[in-house]
Amino acid sequence: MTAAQIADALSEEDLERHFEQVIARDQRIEPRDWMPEGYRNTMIRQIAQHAHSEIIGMQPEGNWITRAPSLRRKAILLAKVQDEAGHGLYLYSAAETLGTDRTDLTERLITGRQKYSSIFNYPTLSFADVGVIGWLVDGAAICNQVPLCRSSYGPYARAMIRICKEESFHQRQGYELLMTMMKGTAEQRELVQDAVNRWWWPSLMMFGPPDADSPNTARSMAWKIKRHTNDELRQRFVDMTVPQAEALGVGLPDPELKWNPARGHYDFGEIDWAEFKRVVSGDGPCNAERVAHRARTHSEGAWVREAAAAHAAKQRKEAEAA
Ligand code: FAQ
Repeated sequence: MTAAQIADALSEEDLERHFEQVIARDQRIEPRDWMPEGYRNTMIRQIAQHAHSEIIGMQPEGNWITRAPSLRRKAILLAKVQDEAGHGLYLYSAAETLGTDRTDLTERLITGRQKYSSIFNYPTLSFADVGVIGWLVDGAAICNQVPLCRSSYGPYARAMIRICKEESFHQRQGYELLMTMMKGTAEQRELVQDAVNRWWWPSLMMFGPPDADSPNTARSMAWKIKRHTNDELRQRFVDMTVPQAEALGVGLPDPELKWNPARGHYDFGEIDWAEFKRVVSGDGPCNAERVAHRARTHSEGAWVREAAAAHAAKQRKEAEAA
């Protein structure tokens, strides 16, 4: 009997029981395994949103490539932005293993039917923003994504291993840039402080709504897609980042930020959830610009996709003839 024949002979309950056992044993669900539709749809949603975030996330820093202050900084920034493109590609490939199509996912992004991370809807006003994105945004991304290396869906978890390695380089280059600026002139230090003031709260929003308002967390934790809740990871990020800010010599714009010895964590102020909702629903400072840019580059790239498809068809024909 083939694997497909065995699957056909099993009832829906048998398949579901097997799926639950794989999850309970901390093993991986692979593309050809049976999975509940809810699991498939959750994975498609999360992986697609993640892929879109990487691709849209190239824009804020890409804005500074032509104006980087030295050849060294330009080479680092180019490499980083190219890495984000690569992450988007691995993730679209992982989403395709679930039966979706990248063209369709891109269409959903540019018509506003799928989300991407709120963080990329803020402007990059100075070169210090490049450093702060590396330090805070990539720092938050690592905090969120390292546990995803143990996510239950095999292709996603494996993609995440390489992505996290590259994100670590991104975080370090950001921190090193900020260290350099903080050792520079008073004006440079002011640029860093201004960028930190603008990016701190949006970075905390990256972890998603508070647990009490997160419709997907309970289900995704039960399926071991997510390994920690949004609030747990947000707290981990704050605890990790405060000492780094002290080492840099920058302040964090939260008067309520304070070590709480009883909890063994930093307490922090209330996030502006109304702003988060506004940005996620499309009304942030740069949403329209980001999506319009993505739509334009997608249509300008049509000839590349057509040429690649024609080349693949030609090769297929030649192989068949041979
Ligand atoms: N922005 O029920 P939950 C990066 C949505 S990559 C926009 O808590 P869930 C690298 C959420 O999707 C950054 N939407 O959802 C880089 C859900 O949507 P629905 C991206 C958000 O999935 C660095 C609804 O709200 N990382 O930074 C946001 O359990 C520098 C309800 O939320 C990932 O995607 C948000 N911040 O938890 C690139 C990581 N938060 O159902 C360039 C993978 C939530 O209404 C430069 N994703 N939503 O359609 C995850 O870990 C999870 O999906 C969460 C959300 C934690 C983001």
